[in-house]
Amino acid sequence: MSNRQFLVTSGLPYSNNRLHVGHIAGAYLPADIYVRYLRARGDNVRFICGSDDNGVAALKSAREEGISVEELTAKYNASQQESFKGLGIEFDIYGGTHQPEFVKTHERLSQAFFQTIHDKGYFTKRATDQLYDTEAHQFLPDRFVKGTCPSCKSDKANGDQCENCGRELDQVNLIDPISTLTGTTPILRETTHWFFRLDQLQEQIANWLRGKKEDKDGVKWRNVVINQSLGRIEAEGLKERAMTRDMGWGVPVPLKDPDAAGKVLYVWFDAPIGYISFTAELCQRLGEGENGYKHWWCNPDCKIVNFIGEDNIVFHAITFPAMMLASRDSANVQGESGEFQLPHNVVANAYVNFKMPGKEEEKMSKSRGTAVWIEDYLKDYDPDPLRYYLTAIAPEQQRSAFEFDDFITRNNGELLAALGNFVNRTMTFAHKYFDGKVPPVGNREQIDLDQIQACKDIAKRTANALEDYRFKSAQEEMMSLARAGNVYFDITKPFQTRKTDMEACGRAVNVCLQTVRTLTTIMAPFLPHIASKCRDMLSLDESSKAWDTACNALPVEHDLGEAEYLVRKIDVLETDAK
Ligand code: B3M
Ligand code: ZN
Repeated sequence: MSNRQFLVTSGLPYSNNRLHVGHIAGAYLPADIYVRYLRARGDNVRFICGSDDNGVAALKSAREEGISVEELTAKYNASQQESFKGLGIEFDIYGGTHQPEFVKTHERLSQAFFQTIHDKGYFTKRATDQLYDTEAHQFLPDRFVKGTCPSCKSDKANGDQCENCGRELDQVNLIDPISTLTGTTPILRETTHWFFRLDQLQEQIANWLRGKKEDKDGVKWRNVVINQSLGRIEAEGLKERAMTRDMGWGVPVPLKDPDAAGKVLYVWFDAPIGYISFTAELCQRLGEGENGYKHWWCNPDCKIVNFIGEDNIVFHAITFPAMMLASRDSANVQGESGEFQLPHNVVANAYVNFKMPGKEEEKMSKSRGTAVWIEDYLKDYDPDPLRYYLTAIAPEQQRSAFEFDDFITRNNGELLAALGNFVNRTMTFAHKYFDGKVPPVGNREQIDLDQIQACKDIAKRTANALEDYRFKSAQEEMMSLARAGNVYFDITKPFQTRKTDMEACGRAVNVCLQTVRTLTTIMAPFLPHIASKCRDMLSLDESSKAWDTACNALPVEHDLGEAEYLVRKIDVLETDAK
């Protein structure tokens, strides 16, 4: 396979909170697995993320914590970086839309985007009635107001989006709106905003999305993404959306117009541009110049893949692509070289709920104290068991639930019992009876050849699943090789043949070591820390990460490294005490 070019992004977490397991399962872990796989394939990849600092979320939390919004966003940006690092989620850059090192480039690119779309006539300036808090003396954009969703009737609706049904809302349609600042009922007051004419781009967006429904150029988008984007366009059509807000925190509206004074861009306008501005900053740091980012964002040969949580679908599959289309000179959906390119895929995951023993599942939430914070997790456990578990329950098609008991069962019963034990017993045998060297191949029998063939087949199937964004199946494939290894070990019984037939014993241990060799490469995207221990045990260097080397045979007499335990057993008692 020739080298390909990918720009992979993970949804920018709001910098008003720490990260919990639900975030990781949704937008970060699968992206990291994908990127590690692509790199192993030799593809040219950049992996971009950073915090979403603008908007009401941060302002609100800063108020609640009694610190400035700059301090708040810096604090959580740092905490998020720690969590990602601890889990081995390795971005090429972790920016922040209002972090000191990024804010200038971010504002410049966001304002340029706004100005271009404005100049191309895709905004309507209009005076409208908005909710105003007479006690706080301010307008109430987005999360500053809560109410009942006019569509699904849930009381979990914010001013811009319903948390229950995911629908974008116009705040004046909220039923029983309440200011989250003062708890009072807001009044309507007139203010001027710039509305993005999504309606004018509707046909182009719909046509483009229709193409993603089919298996054309090998990409088939997940159903949930198509349903929430194309499905909604076909059912309801697109309406214009206000892209400016009355507040002082964010990217200032760049227009000279006096009506723009004191207004900022809507956070969902500038946040996706964060992907671009962080790429720009990365390219600068790498010495690729001010326009280096265009090689990634404005290059039809580069595949852009966005990993997100399902509540962000509309913004990634409709709004942001529409912004890109509006910024172009050509009407062609493919885009000319030099123009912003629409995503190759938008990979969305559902939520991970939390389940306590004997209780109903509930949504992860700070207020109800149900979240498993990554910072806390990492104090007690290794990263890979959580990576393994979250991929095993990956909410790819529907919501799933994090259950601590299940986490322990899978760690002890799968990761340890299948993978850890197989590698461990193989290594122990090689050290004890073959002097820490790869024993001779011997005269392979059918069972040996079948096991070697299984390595090849499973490596291939794992790759196919990863190419298709089926991370859960990919991990299952990989684990099936460890299981096959155990079955092979049990049938060939080196623990018996070592007393009766050393040639047979060596033959089996050789095949087991070859299986560990394959596993080492194909487990690495999922379990990078364990894989690195395996590399050491097999005395392999970094070049063994290359996917194409997965089935390269370890030569006879090759010196092995020390055997070490890969997976720690977790005691039920140990977690009960917490
Ligand atoms: N900050 C939303 C979220 O965490 C968000 C994503 C932005 S991606 C450009 O739900
Ligand atoms: Zn709703």
